[in-house]
Amino acid sequence: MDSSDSARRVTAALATAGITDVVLAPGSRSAPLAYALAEAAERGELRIHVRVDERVAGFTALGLALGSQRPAAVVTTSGTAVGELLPAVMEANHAAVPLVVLSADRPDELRGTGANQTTRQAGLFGVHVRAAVDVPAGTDPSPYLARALAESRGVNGPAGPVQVNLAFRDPLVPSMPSTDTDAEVTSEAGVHAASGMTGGDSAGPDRGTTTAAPPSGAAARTVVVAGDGAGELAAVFAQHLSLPLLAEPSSNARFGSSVIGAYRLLLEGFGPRIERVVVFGRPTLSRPVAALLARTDVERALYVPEQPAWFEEGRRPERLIGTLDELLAFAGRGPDGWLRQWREAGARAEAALQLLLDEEPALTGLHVADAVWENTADNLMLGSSNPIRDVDLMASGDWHPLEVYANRGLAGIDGSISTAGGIALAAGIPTRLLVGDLTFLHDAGGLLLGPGEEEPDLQVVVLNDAGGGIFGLLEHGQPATVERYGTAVERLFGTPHSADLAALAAGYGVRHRLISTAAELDAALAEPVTGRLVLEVRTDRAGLRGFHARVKQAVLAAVGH
Ligand SMILES: Cc1ncc(C[n+]2csc(CCOP(=O)(O)OP(=O)(O)O)c2C)c(N)n1
Repeated sequence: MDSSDSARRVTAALATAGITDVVLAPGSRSAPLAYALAEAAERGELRIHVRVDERVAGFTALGLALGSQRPAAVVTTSGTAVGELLPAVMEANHAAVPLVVLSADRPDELRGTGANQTTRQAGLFGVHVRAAVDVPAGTDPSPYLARALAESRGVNGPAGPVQVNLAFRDPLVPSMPSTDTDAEVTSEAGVHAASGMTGGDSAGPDRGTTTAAPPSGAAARTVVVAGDGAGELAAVFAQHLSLPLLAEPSSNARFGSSVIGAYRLLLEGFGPRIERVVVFGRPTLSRPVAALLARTDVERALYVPEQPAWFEEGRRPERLIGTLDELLAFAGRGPDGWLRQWREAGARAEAALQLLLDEEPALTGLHVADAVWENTADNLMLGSSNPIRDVDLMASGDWHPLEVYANRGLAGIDGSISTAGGIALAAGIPTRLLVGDLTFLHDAGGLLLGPGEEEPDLQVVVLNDAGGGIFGLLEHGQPATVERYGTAVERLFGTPHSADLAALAAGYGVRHRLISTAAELDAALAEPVTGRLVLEVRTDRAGLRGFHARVKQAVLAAVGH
């Protein structure tokens, strides 16, 4: 049974149980449920209510259950999105309200591997639910739902909340003739290459003495991948061995003579030539990197000087190496011309990108990412979704902010303003945050500051495309999907809004400025970050998919791949 069939059985079970209201918060892993709900709503079986913030969605469902005297359901994607439901679930527990949580999850083979937005979320609500069931991917969810819904109604005691955790395997979109498969960005899911991510070597005390082939030490066409938290060691390492460095922005390793600009668009062409990969930190941003790490024909090593928190023992395919000596031997020095070829391709890609951006009439996320990176000398925090991926594409290796932060543990769009505020307060260092509008709105409450509270020096740059732009770049933006599901795609994934960010900021007593041109943006970014200021840049969401396709084409043409 594929994910769409499974999701349709979920909505059928809801209908049988007399549930007429479902609150949905947007996400990609929960897409099968979103499409099934859209179908059910079209048949008139239920009403969907869309809320961007899962905490809001949870309480809305609680209220629907209270007001209707019937169970109500709430749907979320994976990761912190599920955790955001906890307060509503707690209330439902103590007030005996039948609240049905439908949380989407990765399939078992991706759990514990460090796959993006993946955590142990089955049973997350502990003592606060009457039942928690974990439905494996590909399994008929009906019996699980029947049990959970009965518990929710109180067959064995008081009514109350239940969690039905549903694992969905790709594809997440109902099957239909595909006309457009070239979207190269990753989903919210980030790294979710479906193969080769399980098994692997032990992360236990004997790591580094694994069963992988002994290092040859000979020159090899090795690349260094620096994921989140890699640190500057990755840059020094790559430079020392003359190896190309593919560094995500929050690696804090994106500097030096080994950095390769726009690397994710080069991997397709260079991929077949790569023999080895050395990974520092945790890469989460792009499918091309995930695909590289899933390749069994490439020797892969992960540098783990200490026990990492982002994957479970034995769940990574790479060889785990704990000492630098061994890592140096594994990597080998880059053969003649290897780094140069990458650097030249990177430079051509960057030039092509700049040319395209110069000719683009309106500001895009890539313009903003470029300007933000170039103009930030102090701390920079990058929100999940497109902003961090835009910076990953644009950031030059010739400049680096003081420290780059991103919540990549679970890549939630929640809490970003608050996190950045905390970072700014920690050492009194001015901090700039780049986020999408939904990420901003999710944590608008983070703007509230009581009298006498220390104010952080925090500038929030909001890329306001009036909804979730990333979904249009994924399979949900494919013309065939849009054609079949019509306005439901925009409503359930795009989640449009017309929130007035200027008024919102004013309400919290925070300064706001609307930016319309590149010159205005540069000027605003050049000013010192003091107190709190929201810089709003409005961008177009409808044309984003086409724009990214043009970007990819331009880069591939420039590098001759
Ligand atoms: C707490 C949480 N809820 C939901 C998601 C799923 N999600 C990932 S990106 C995204 C949309 C973000 O929109 P926005 O901040 O406007 O950025 P854009 O996609 O436009 O770049 C959503 C809902 C998530 N990662 N975290």
